[in-house]
Amino acid sequence: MTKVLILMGSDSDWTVMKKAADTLTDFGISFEAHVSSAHRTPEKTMMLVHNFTGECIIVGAGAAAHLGGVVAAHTVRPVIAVPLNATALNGLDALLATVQMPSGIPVATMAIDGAKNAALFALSILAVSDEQLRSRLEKYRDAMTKEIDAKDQNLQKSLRGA
Ligand code: RP5
Repeated sequence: MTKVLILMGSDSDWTVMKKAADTLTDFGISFEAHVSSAHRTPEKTMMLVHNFTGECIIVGAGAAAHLGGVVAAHTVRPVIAVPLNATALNGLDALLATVQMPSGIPVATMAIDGAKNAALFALSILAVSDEQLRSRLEKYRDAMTKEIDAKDQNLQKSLRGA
């Protein structure tokens, strides 16, 4: 069964949203990805959300980004949104439109262009009921810790002129 649905408002969003897809692939999590707009294809968006039987939905949209809110209005599954830098406002428009959801219909909002974190957050949600995935996420964090430690050691060496 497809676990995650990725929706984006335009094919121009894919360059960023692909990072979410790549991260899910790295963790072996099945997903579907579709271009569907809250404004330009409202019926298709609603149909994709209603037909989805997986666990959580990642949404990417730029400009007056309503996709996250519209998707969340049609499901009680968790919706994670990525405000995208697509206009002269550099993503601030999409960030505010997405993060300022009125009380009652929540949308978990990531950083502007934060597609990788959207996938990692989705993985955390899936890991609540998947012990194997939880252990893979823990290993991923351990690897990050080691990477940062190695970077610090390199810095210390270069500061000592070694
Ligand atoms: C939004 O408008 C899309 O999510 C995209 O980020 C932005 C621009 O879309 P295009 O004009 O590139 O199709 O709806």
